[in-house]
Amino acid sequence: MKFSNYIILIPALALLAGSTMPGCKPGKAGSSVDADAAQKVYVAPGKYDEIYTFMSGGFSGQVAAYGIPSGRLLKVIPVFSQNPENGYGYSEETKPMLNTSHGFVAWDDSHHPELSKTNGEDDGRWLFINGNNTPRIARIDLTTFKTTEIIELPNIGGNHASPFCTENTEYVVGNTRFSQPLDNAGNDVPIDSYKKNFKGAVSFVKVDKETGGMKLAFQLIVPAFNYDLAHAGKGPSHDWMFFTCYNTEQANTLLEVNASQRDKDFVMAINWKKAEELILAGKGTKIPVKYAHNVYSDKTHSATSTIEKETQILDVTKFPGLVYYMPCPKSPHGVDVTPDGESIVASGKLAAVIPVFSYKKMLDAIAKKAYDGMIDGNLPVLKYEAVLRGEVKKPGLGPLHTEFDDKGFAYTTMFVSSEVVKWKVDNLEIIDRAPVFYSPGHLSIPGGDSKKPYGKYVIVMDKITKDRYLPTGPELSQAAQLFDISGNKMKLLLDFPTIGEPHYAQSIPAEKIVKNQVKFFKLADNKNAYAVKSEKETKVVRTGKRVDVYMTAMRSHLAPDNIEGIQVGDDVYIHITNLEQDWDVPHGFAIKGANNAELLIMPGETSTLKWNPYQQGIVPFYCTDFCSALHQEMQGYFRVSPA
Ligand code: CUK
Ligand code: CUA
Repeated sequence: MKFSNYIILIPALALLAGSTMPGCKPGKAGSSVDADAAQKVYVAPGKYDEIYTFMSGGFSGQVAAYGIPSGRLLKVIPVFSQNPENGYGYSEETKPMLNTSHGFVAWDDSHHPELSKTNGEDDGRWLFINGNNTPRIARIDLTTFKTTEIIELPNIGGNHASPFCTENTEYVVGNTRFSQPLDNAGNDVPIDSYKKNFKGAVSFVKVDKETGGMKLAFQLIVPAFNYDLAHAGKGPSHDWMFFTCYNTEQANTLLEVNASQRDKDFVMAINWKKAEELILAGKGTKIPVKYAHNVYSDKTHSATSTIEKETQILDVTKFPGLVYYMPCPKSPHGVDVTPDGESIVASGKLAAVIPVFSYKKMLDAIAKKAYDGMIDGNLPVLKYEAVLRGEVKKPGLGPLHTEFDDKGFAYTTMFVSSEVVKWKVDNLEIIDRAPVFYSPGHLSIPGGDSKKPYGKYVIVMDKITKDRYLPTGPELSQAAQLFDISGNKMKLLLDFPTIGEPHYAQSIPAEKIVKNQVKFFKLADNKNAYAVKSEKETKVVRTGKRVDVYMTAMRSHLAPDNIEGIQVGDDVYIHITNLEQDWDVPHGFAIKGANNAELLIMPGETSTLKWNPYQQGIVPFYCTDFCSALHQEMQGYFRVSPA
């Protein structure tokens, strides 16, 4: 059972299907684990993990925080999907977070978490994550582990190349996986007019230095390719952002055949600094669009949603010097920049080598006009040999993603041959390879895409697990695998299952996050319109068919707890303020038969559940979070009378 054999070339079609993996038998894999592996992942009861790993939940639409090296799941942070566990997207306060130009969208597909950076280093302030389906970027505040902002991106379909950030988090980017006509062009064009009418749009979302607030600054209109992933330059290459593009054949049908024709696709290099200057000089064109911008406030404990109506675009064909293309073997997927910012590593998933481009050579090639043709008339394709620093030879099959450690090594996942390959950044020599189980996508090293990797571990995210866990019916858990990379050889330490499909993860030493934790919200600062600050202020107010219940929760009762005068067909809003002022004392709230979720209200917070009683009767409610020895006593009744 050797997946690392890559002598036989698997046809392109097969490479794309995870199911081509050879049949796997359990047993052998486990035996490759070192005797001291258990010691290295054992975090004693009461002790903290060393690292936080934030993993995307893929088709769950969420983000999960794990402790490393234990692999313990610490929290599921709801982002793009409703989450009944804590009422996210169900409470009146959080519903606006899921608003889009298409209305309320309760689900998405999240792929790439990205930690905010200062001077190219992870600063532990915010975590950005893309919504792939209804194109969005979200920002999670790492002091509260709450999603506090979501911005939709117009003009694109499939926000996959996102939300990678520049060296000082000046911008986070988004780019389309499915080129489409611009929103304002009207979408009633034949699909087979793809080459003529479809476009890509690269979004640059400005991030406020102090607040993290996002704003769609501008979009660059680029050729209709499929844009897959991105990474920003750093250090010398600070001004540039690199994107992989596949389907440069511009096929719009049977992509698995038609988009794999060419020997080379591209890495697109964008001089974002120059684009920013052009925008500041007023060269942008304003066009009408529609996109939602949702902001959550920790003061009002509620979100507002605004529909924006305009964006600024630059057509890159009209501004020479903004965009260059570097040829890259066969359908590149990941693109990663070395910690020194000098080399750009692209992974052609159907390629037999890993090309490593030199930033310096790219500048020289631009200066000398070492072109190999033009795209769309005047976008230069640079000569492969002119920009190439070298190739990592025979890395394995299906290279996808690369991260870096603190000792000058790179680690690349091989999707088809199911392994991680360690190579030296300076001479491109492979020095180790380790099998993984199976078909890895991304991998994450603490600080591994930053200027200063922390190293020590690599976490590999596998798409297929087959024989690794107790079976759970047809659907098996996806998984992460933890390797010790402190020595010369990678050592497998641990497997752990994950939620949804973990695409990418970002990992950071815990101390950068622990020190800023908010333990509870100050009641005195609560500016929610329906907050009450003491039990004395609780009340029930009827306005026509609307009933507002101002309720408090405090160990160990809800007040008021017997509520009469509710009528069938009323719109009842139950606003609950948690009066506790201590860490880890949320209260929950649920109503029998209510067609939504519970609320989970943090100390000092106010949260609102809307309820439409549809039949006469006595309806109990209770606190859902075991909060004290008298938790079971936290209950009450509504009496619903005929209208
Ligand atoms: S993708 Cu999933 S393995 Cu969305 Cu970053 Cu490469
Ligand atoms: Cu409050 Cu249980």
